[in-house]
Amino acid sequence: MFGLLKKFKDGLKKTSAGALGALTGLFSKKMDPADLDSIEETLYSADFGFETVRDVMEAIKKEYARNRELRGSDAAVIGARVLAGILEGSEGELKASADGESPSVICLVGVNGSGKTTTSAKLAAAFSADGQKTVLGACDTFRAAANEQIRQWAERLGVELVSSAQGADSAAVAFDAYAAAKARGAKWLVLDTAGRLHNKENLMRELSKIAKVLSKCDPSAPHNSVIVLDGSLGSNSIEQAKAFDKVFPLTGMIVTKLDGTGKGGALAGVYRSLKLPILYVGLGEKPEDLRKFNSKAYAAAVFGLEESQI
Ligand SMILES: Nc1nc2c(ncn2[C@@H]2O[C@H](COP(=O)(O)OP(=O)(O)OP(=O)(O)O)[C@@H](O)[C@H]2O)c(=O)[nH]1
Ligand SMILES: [Mg+2]
Repeated sequence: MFGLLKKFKDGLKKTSAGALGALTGLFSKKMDPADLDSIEETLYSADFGFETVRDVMEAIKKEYARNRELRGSDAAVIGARVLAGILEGSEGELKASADGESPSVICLVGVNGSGKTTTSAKLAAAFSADGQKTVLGACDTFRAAANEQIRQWAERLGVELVSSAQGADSAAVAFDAYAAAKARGAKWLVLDTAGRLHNKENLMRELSKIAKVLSKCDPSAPHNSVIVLDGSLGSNSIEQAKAFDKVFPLTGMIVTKLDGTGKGGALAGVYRSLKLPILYVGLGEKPEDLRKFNSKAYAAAVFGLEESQI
């Protein structure tokens, strides 16, 4: 558990550096009014968004008005608690198929380069490590190098892959992959899809077709329609997620690249506006760099604290 938290904290170093980490000098001293502005500014620059910054600042200012002896570390605790409160209940779980026996389908969607293929591999790695049989479906038939990328992952992880030629119908791959997963008695079917811009209607329609084909295989499929968001893109993610949700109703999100960004605050805004459960976060490029989201650990890490301190 400690290891997990440490990884989470390390992964979020840039966000916390962008947030209060940049103000570490503040931690050990009494606050002065200018510090309030610095905290506000750094929260904005980490892309926490207006509402969240407002809520955090209101709480800190209220306490500061009452207690001029307030220390930076106390302000951090207040901020982390407010953030944890905003994100309370945001952790989501993957859903299983209705009968619990047929494969449970996870379909990963998102804009180009958000981390879908890597996340498919990470999920397959985690399930396999738990002894849960998994089949990967290469529904990105659009990009030339896509098949090779996921094939390499499948080989490395020893996971069965169903794929087709470039240019093939992605819904047909989804259908074949489901059939294979069912025949093998797999618990999970993870479908990687092509990156697409959320405002390209024809590409978005392809997702509806995948969902339709899957629902013919199992009326409760896809059980998990998950948007993979690049955590470094900040608040742009909100519009993206909304557009995907309209065409392909989402059940959750995975936020990647939180290890390499100072913009790790955007997930709070996405959660606030869509109330989409946050299933996992990506904290690196390796298969093991996928973590279940823990709102309290995240809130603490952002403010440079341990979970037990808030
Ligand atoms: N640092 C870091 N890099 C990541 C993470 N997840 C993915 N990446 C990297 O981001 C890049 C894009 O990842 P892909 O998995 O290929 O993204 P994709 O969404 O499948 O891309 P398209 O199929 O082109 O839309 C790769 O270089 C990955 O290694 C993460 O959590 N942290
Ligand atoms: Mg991909």
